[in-house]
Amino acid sequence: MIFKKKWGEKKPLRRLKEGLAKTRANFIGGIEKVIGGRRKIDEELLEELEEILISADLGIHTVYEILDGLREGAKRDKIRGETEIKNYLKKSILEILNRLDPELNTEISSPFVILVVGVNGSGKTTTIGKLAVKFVNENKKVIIAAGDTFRAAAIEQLEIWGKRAGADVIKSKSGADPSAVIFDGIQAVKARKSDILIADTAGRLHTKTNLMEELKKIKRVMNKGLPGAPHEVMLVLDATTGQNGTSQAEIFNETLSVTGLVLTKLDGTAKGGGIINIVKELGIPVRYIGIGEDIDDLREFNAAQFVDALFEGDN
Ligand SMILES: Nc1nc2c(ncn2[C@@H]2O[C@H](COP(=O)(O)OP(=O)(O)OP(=O)(O)O)[C@@H](O)[C@H]2O)c(=O)[nH]1
Ligand SMILES: [Mg+2]
Repeated sequence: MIFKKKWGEKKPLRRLKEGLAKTRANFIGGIEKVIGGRRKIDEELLEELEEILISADLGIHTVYEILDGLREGAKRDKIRGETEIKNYLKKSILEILNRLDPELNTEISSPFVILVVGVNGSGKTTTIGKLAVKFVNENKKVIIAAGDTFRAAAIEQLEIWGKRAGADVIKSKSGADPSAVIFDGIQAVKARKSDILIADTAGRLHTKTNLMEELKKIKRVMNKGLPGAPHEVMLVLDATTGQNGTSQAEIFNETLSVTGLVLTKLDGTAKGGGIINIVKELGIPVRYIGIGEDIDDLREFNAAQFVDALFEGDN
């Protein structure tokens, strides 16, 4: 069956590089243009690099941290010329991304409960579908709670993914209280002795206080149904939104204590650099990245692979 192929199996690095082509063109293209055969690292070069890195959404603190290191290295005459500068940038970005462990360990609890949140259209439901497929392929019993009762089509969309994955979907009617649906999901996952519950929620603007309060309530209700739940609060961010991703992450984190990130649509943007800033500033690991709409286009985040794909496209 087509959906049963091993998740993320096919030439992962090549597909990742294809997916990151736009980000890479913007990022490395810009850096190469600035360095352009110059050997000396002077203030002018640093300023131009600063502009490129900021336009790639790295965020001011992150850019300063990276460029301070570059300035130091140049002073000690350790870094010179294009290749060394690029290698240094690659190394320091990798070092930032490696500060956090990306692995989502679902073995720490049985059942393991994931609450998925994010702004409208960020890719929550698609990510849930892809994740359900992944977990089912690992022989886990998965239930999905259709907690987006706001948009009528959302329940249908989840049911399609549920069928593909071989995961049950717990739903109510459109307009129902999302906490109640998700509570039913918790009861189902306990009663059926399933391994994982993934709860979808309606997209919401992080600036809408009442909608953010609703998420708090959902979280409380989950914990009532199963103490310790949710074990993962997963924030799905659309990479194409650039800098706004940082403020979304900040507010969702303040409200719910986000434990992991998914960065979607990295295939469609030149703004993949935002990931580096969020990891550094908020200390929340990126668990998965989305590089397309297909079933195997959700990848476990691997910092070394990500940085390789960002810096080297042609091999
Ligand atoms: N290119 C690309 N498209 C994606 C990716 N992830 C999701 N999408 C698309 O983005 C659109 C929105 O995805 P959904 O999963 O419905 O987003 P959502 O967050 O559930 O949306 P709401 O429930 O309305 O808030 C769909 O057309 C998806 O196919 C990705 O990694 N790459
Ligand atoms: Mg949705």
